[in-house]
Amino acid sequence: MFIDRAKIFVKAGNGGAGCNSFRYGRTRRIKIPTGGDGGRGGDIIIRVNKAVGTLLDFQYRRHFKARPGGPGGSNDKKGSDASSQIISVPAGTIIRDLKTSLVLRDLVEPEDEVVIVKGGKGGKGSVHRNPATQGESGENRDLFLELKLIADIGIVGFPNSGKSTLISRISNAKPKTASYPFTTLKPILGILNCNDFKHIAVCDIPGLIEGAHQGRGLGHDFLRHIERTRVLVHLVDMSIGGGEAFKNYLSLNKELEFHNRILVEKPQIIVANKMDLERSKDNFSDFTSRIGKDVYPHTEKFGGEVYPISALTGQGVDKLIEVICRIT
Ligand SMILES: Nc1nc2c(ncn2[C@@H]2O[C@H](COP(=O)(O)OP(=O)(O)OP(=O)(O)O)[C@@H](O)[C@H]2O)c(=O)[nH]1
Ligand SMILES: [Mg+2]
Repeated sequence: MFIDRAKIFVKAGNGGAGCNSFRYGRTRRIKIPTGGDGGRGGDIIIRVNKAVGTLLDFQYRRHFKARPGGPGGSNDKKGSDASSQIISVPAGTIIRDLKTSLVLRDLVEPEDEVVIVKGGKGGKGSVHRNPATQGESGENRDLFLELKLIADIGIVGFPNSGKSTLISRISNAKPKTASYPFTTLKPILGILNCNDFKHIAVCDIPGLIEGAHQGRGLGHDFLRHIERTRVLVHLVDMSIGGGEAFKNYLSLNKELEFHNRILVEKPQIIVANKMDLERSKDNFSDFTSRIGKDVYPHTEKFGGEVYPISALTGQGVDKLIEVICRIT
């Protein structure tokens, strides 16, 4: 299951209590304080873990409590500091304070981490010539975690336009493809290897339809996963007719804009798919002549071109890969 939002409660460990102990001096007339300090309570750290792909684990566990510090002992023995508790999240997790909605941290890079609540300091022991004190309480917080995947390229298009077929051709991802709409139910990440040194993360999301922003279809909920991409590959099914394809192109952009204007301001590589089918050829010239005059406002048609491909046979895909690798 792909889960991209979660609410959790975190509580750092309390500090250990200071110790109230004394020993008598040699004459037994004076009491010498010997109580040691308590140890620090454990912090809670949220850290990116490459092996984690979703926030699913938080469906099952929502409360996290770090261990308390150890109490001080006699003979000035300090209590042990508690170790931190690590919570693993996928790269791209945004951490907000649940009450204020303020972003506390955006964990993007592998191994990024943040101490989200600090453990309490240990109490003072009587060795400081004052009565021993209790340890401080550890901080606590309600958090809202939201995952926005980190990808360089986002593939968008109507259901059935061939997005999953394309990602499985150009990357290591192998999602299900089928001849009915809404085959893809969750975002898929794949890596496209341009060469030995350059690897590009590509994201395929469930198909979008008109009215998606009002909750039609599945796609709208997943649009946040392409907010961070640099470039969109906008796939249009050419087999359905040039006019129809153009209508879909416009309405998909409208849905992107409804979600967040930054999406339509990203450069778009417009790709005409299913060019292996005979009827697609005429449709293609119809589509390109329409789009030539009337590109969606604010969008930038990358390189001023529409790239004809067949994700199924691979025709035109090398050129598309070359363009993607060049601009990212
Ligand atoms: N002839 C032809 N068929 C294609 C091509 N690309 C995809 N298809 C077919 O179109 C259908 C839909 O392909 P998918 O890759 O599942 O489409 P999608 O855009 O991921 O669909 P959703 O996940 O439902 O949004 C499948 O039957 C594919 O085999 C192509 O270039 N040529
Ligand atoms: Mg799909």
